[in-house]
Amino acid sequence: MSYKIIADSSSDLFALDGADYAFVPLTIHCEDKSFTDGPTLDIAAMNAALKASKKPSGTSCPSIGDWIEAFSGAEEVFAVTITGSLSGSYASAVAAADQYCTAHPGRKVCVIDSLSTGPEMVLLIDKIVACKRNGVSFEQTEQAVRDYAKRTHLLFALQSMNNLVKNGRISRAKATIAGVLGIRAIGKASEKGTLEMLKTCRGENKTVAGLYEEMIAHGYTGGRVFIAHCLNPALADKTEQIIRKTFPNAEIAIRPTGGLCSYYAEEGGILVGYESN
Ligand code: X90
Repeated sequence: MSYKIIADSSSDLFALDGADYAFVPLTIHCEDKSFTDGPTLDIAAMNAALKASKKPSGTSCPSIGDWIEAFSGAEEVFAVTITGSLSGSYASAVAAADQYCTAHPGRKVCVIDSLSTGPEMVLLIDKIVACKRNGVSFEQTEQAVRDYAKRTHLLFALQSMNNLVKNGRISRAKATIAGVLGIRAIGKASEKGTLEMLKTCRGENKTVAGLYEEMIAHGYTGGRVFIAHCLNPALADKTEQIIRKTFPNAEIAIRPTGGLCSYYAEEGGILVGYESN
């Protein structure tokens, strides 16, 4: 059975060695410019355009057709989306799955709402790859990923939540504190797939300590950690270091955020996806 894994570009993952993987882009809009997310998008240039503009900016999710095109040819499809509570990507993928299976009887599509984004999506994608490598069936892979998702989590530390507030992804009241100079807001992807604020920290050291405390409080015991940062490799490194003090052999990988997560996490922000026990 040929299988394909497709994620929307909020995963920040644009290629995956040794797996049939593809992404469908979200788009960032600023005045008359559109930035299609992908590996060649220049994040610094996008941020500069956003900074220079006083007009509202925004994003849009992949269409049903985008998803169907990405599925094409595969007998088994695993689609992983950004949280359906904040984006239409999941709804598009579900509609696409429906149309694809109607048009091609016998083909199967499993759509996973990550209830999260970025690095937590990558954990789920890796789980699918591991199952398929071990010859696990379509149905059992789906079950394994849904079970695994119960013990994967996402934390974020943001310097600004302007784009999230302006685009209605969190209320201004909840987000107020971020944006004050030197203060970072730490939060998590809630069980419903929304942003839940946890605390604020002043300075980098307190931020990484704050992230680490939250990981431990949520049951982290040395499992995999994926970190994505928006133009802030130093903060990602510091986060890795603090985890390694207690868990020297933990598998930790760092990557830059793509367009969508860069737009919402904004410059300096980081996202931490991790496993609990
Ligand atoms: O459909 C669209 O246009 C995309 C909308 C996406 C809105 C939210 C993106 C959040 C990106 C910010 C911090 C982590 C949030 C955790 C989410 C549950 C990253």
